[in-house]
Amino acid sequence: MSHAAARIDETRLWQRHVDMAKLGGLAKGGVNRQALSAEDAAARRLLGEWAAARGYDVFGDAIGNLYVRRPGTENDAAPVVTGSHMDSQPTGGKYDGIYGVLAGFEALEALDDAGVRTKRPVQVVAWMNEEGSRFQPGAMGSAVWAGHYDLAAMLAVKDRTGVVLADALRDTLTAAPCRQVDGFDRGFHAYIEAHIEQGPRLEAERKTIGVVTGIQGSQRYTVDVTGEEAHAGTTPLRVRKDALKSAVAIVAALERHMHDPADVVRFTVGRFECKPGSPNTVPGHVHFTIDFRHPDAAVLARLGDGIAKVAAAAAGPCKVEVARITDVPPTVFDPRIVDLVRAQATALGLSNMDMPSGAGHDAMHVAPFCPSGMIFVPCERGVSHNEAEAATPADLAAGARVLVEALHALADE
Ligand code: HGY
Ligand code: MN
Ligand code: MN
Repeated sequence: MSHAAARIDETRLWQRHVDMAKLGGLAKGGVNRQALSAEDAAARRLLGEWAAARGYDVFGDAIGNLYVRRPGTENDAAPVVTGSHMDSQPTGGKYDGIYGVLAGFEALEALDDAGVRTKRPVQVVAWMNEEGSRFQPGAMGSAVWAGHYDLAAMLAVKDRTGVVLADALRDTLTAAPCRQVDGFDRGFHAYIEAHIEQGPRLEAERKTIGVVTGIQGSQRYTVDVTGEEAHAGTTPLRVRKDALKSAVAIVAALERHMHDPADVVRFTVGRFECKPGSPNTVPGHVHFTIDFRHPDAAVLARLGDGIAKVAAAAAGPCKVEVARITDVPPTVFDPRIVDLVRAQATALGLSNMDMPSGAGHDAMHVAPFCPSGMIFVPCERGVSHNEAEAATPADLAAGARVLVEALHALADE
């Protein structure tokens, strides 16, 4: 163990999670800290205070990504970067995303406490709106940074109450001001993101560290079914254009389309809104979302290309509009980074295993620009996107030790 890993402070890292979990804390122990909310602004302010106390440089970009930078002796060299996201699901857990930001920050502090001067700057990024539960699509901050989504188009996105993202971002930066930089600096030397696994494998196989080899591909859609509002008591079935009845038939047809006996396809309808929502009016409009994933790009394309046809065939008398919102290909991490993570975990005497990620992460947008990888730590029963999400102080610190060792090695290249 180098002196940096020895300076990872389990208690300090745990307490920072406790402090962050108060921001948007929920009764059942989870958090609701959605992107650009007052709770998100409070988290940005808190991270900024911790960073200022260490003399780190804090700055933000035009889509609200937040950066904390520890200088290197060659401060103009491309930085080694780590991080994740601070926004959460509406009924999210205390570790999803925030662990990657806090493990990265803990790594900076451990480098300080060990008196390590790295050649390259080491930078922590908190990507804006990874979850996409308030403003769609998700992984927005990293996708705009990567040039996948147009900045102006994302700034114009509205949440379900009609709030425009640009206004929410302005309010957030008013509440949590920091130096703003122009453009998006994609000149990273390398990127490693630490995250809870959000699945059951590490716990089941009694491993402490997941050496992540890649991320499965994903596609997201919105579906709008339009029928005709009518009186529930007087309108005969034969003349109805019942949007709910059609939407239910469409979802059932999509379930058949996505059926996979090998249980590899991940198909989810997470949002389903029926209007006008009055008990005695035949629904005239249903809006629902589709999220589906697969590690094989060809399967993803085949199933995704079939969605509109399946929906149209099941729509009955209603109109259906299918829109593809995101299409993220499978990510394969750089073997050099994967090997480095595995070697550092092994050198630290931590049990580890190679594994793919079922969940999406900002690393999928960074990987095309620089050698990238991820480090997983276990979460209890693999539960995530749920207030019951749980992890242990020891596992969180173990992941941070692997992270600081890998960052230190890369920052001296
Ligand atoms: O949806 C995802 O995979 C990520 O956890 N937001
Ligand atoms: Mn996450
Ligand atoms: Mn998540």
